[in-house]
Amino acid sequence: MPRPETVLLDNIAGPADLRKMAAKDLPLLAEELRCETIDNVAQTGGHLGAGLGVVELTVALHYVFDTPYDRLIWDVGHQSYPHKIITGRRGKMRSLRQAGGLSGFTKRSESEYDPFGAGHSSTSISAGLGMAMAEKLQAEQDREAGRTHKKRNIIAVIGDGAMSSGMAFEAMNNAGALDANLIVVLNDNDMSIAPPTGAMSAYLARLASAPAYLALRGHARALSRKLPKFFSDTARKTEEYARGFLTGGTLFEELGFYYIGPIDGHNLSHLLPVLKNVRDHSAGSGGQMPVLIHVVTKKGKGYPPAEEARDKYHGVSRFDVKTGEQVKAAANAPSYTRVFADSLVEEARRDEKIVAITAAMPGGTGLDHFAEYFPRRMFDVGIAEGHAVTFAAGLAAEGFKPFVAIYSTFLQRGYDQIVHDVSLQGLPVRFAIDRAGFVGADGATHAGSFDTGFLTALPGFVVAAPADNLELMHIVRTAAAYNDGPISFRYPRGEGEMLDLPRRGEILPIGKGRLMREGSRLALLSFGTLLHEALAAAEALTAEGISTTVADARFAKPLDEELIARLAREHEALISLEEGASNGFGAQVLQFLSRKGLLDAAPGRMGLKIRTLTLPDSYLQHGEQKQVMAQIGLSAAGIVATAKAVLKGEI
Ligand SMILES: Cc1ncc(C[n+]2csc(CCOP(=O)(O)OP(=O)(O)O)c2C)c(N)n1
Repeated sequence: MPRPETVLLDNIAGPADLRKMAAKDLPLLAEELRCETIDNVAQTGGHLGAGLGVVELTVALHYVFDTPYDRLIWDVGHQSYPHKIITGRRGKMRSLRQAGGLSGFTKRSESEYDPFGAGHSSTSISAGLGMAMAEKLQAEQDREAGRTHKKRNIIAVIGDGAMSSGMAFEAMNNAGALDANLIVVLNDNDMSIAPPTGAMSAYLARLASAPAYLALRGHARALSRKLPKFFSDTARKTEEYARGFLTGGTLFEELGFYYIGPIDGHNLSHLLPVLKNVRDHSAGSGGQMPVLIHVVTKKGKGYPPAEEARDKYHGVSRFDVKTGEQVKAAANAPSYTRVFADSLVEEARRDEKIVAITAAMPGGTGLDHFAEYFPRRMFDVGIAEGHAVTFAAGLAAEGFKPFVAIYSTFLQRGYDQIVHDVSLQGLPVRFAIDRAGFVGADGATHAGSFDTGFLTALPGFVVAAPADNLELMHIVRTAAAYNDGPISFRYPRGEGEMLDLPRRGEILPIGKGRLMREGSRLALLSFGTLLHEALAAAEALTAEGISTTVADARFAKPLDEELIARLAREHEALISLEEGASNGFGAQVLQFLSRKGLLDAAPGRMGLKIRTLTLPDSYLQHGEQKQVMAQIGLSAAGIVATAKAVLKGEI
């Protein structure tokens, strides 16, 4: 497929070139940028629909504002590909999300045009407010010291999905009270990853369909009289925008924002004058107040396969530009996600108390499948992980059996709720932790590294990790049956081991591991899906004369103390394995062994050689899952190498 013609884009090395263009040429440039984005993502895979929806907005923002001096913050950052293309990264777009290549999100270390890194949602207004306050203080300090000060604009672009999160509200509430010079662009495409849920999306839909939006021109003069002084002059000239107070006042105004909109986010002749007005009239002209520009866009805009798809091509694998058909590797075995969802459906058929909760990820967590069977027992609470956890605690307090399915990385958002609302009260909330461990192309912001560490810290928590699909079925059933307190189980992204799966799992004894093979010199103790690497390593080691035991711990809390004590007593060396940070399972094992004196040398016995294999104490960048795991030694070959070095006394 030939690359698209990009006559104008070819002359844009950065936003400075863009600003030299005539405004009349911008629609064509936007079209080229759209084609370029499609062409790139077709080769690399990644986030597409969100980027396509903000092509005109991206052009308009860089045209009007003086980036990077003005700070442009993209919430989540998944829509930033067009921004990357016109901020000097066009030549590297084919390396997107690959080892050593560009990140799929915004990243401070990648470009001066990314003033704030992201990946998790709803942080942009808080970060922007911090920057706006830094600007305000700096301006005051410069004035007092007699230094010249160049006004800096701060712009946060946030989607309607991300806007529904608590953090966004906390930040807006604070911004109103601080009279901050902050510009929030609400990119309202009436979509999250899945269709948005909740009152916020209904509210925005009402605003967008209100008479003010539909009859802008007729009202423009009348409304310009009602604008605060610093807006009124230019507003009179700009008939293309209307204010939401014609709809009866907006939530944003109540929060202290000056609300503008809704405006058509694909129409540059609407976007440019509004952005210019806001730029020229915000800070410095007396009144400082945060401004919210409500922009209506279409996710997937301009690429028919994306516009027509149910998910608007939110995230795609590589695809054929002509047909939109995605290249999907043939699956050998069902994904962990799917096995979890099927198992939960199976349990829910037998127990009407089982309910399921997702925070805006019904497809990603497999709960869309659960909802096909039990639509009233599945709750999509929006991008609101903290709320999801406490909401589940409420259900559990009333005798229901909530399964909260959240990716490991996003569960971090709900930690205080896990501690204070669930653990402290001993409520039986079940945590299904998807995307545990290294996740590949999404990189450091999405790595599921910390859950074992932060959950094992909590008294009374049961913390499990199945080693394969079948074990996942067992733990889902076990969690359904376990009602004595909170329980979690983690499983990685991707396919499980190919196994003949029964219809239903079995109930496992809590805190009991299993011995997979018995040797005499070395013991490998695995927590989670590294078990299969451990078994392959044991095979290789035994073939070389190092008799190796392998055990599957199944639980990091409570530990199978009997099993672990035996492994410690009966082997020269013990190596624990997990795909998580160093304060997780291995740390629990070390604590236990030290507490029992099992690390000590005693008459007739050398001290135990023990090592914990974990993720490194650094943020791993994006890369191919298997390759990265091999590089950090969490592979059969890596385990063999570590084992030999330990036994030789080299490490
Ligand atoms: C804390 C957190 N939870 C979940 C996600 C996963 N996620 C990424 S994008 C997205 C939807 C965002 O919707 P919206 O803000 O409307 O942006 P759009 O993709 O529609 O442009 C979600 C749920 C995330 N990035 N961060």
